[in-house]
Amino acid sequence: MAFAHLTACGGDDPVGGGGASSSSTTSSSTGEGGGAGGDETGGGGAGGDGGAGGDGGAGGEVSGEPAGHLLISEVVVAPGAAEFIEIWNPTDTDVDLTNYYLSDNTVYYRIADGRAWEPSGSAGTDFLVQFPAGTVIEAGKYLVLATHEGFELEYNRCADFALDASLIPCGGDDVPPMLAPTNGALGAQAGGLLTGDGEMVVLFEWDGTEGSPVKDVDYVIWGEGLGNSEMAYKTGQRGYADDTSRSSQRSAAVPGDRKSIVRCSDLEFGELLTEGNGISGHDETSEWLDISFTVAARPSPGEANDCE
Ligand SMILES: [Ca+2]
Ligand SMILES: [Ca+2]
Ligand SMILES: [Ca+2]
Repeated sequence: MAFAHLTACGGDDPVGGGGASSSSTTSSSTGEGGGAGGDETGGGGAGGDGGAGGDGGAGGEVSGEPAGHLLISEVVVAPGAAEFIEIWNPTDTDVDLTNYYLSDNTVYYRIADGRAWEPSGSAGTDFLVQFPAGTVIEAGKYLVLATHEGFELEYNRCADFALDASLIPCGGDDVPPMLAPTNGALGAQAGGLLTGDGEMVVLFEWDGTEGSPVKDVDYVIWGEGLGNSEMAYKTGQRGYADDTSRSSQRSAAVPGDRKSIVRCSDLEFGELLTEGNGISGHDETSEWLDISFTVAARPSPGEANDCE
């Protein structure tokens, strides 16, 4: 089979062929391993990304590519005092967050159209915030964003930023709040921002120019039966490629009280790598978050995740 494939690609540049024919994906469900040789023929162009996953014959594993960009690496959603979002820089380069934003509502992209912040759902429970200019996340390091003053007692440390408008004292000072940009807002319900049974969080970049599309950096949903306001979906919006349909998006589990959902590597399992709305062309809404995330019994804000 491998020989046949090689022959088929023959003199052509296999990379070029693959890219042109379809959006490539790192996901290949392993089950297809040996038996179904026939589908290789029909797939034709699909073989173009051959080997890209580096998963070669690693039977039984779903493959993923290293992100190459910042990741939402850990989330605690209950109880309210314990809520936090952790962002990780898995690359070997420091990243300036001046044009980076974080939101938990489907309308986040409207900031680029100059439209007022009008999230659906309960007032104050959603946010669209920007990192203070000059914030840097160093290579290999983490940033933690909390929503409630109880964070210090829960974790015996301070968060880096506050997501809620209420003050979060910690260590004798106040945790600096994120910025509320024009057409965005801080949360207004401390400890009630990350819905326990399911919601979304998106980290995105925007250059601040009205009409210039936002670029998704990473996106996480957890829980089942999510409402439209709880999932990103920009398909049909001017300036955007199609996102993965809401019904096809794959969410992480609900972690439960004082547990977290965590990434155990920088691999974005199943994520489409081209023709998406991502900062590097990925379709961030396509990631198999049920594979990329697992539940950790011991949250680790600001530190490597507990992936025992
Ligand atoms: Ca929310
Ligand atoms: Ca992703
Ligand atoms: Ca962590």
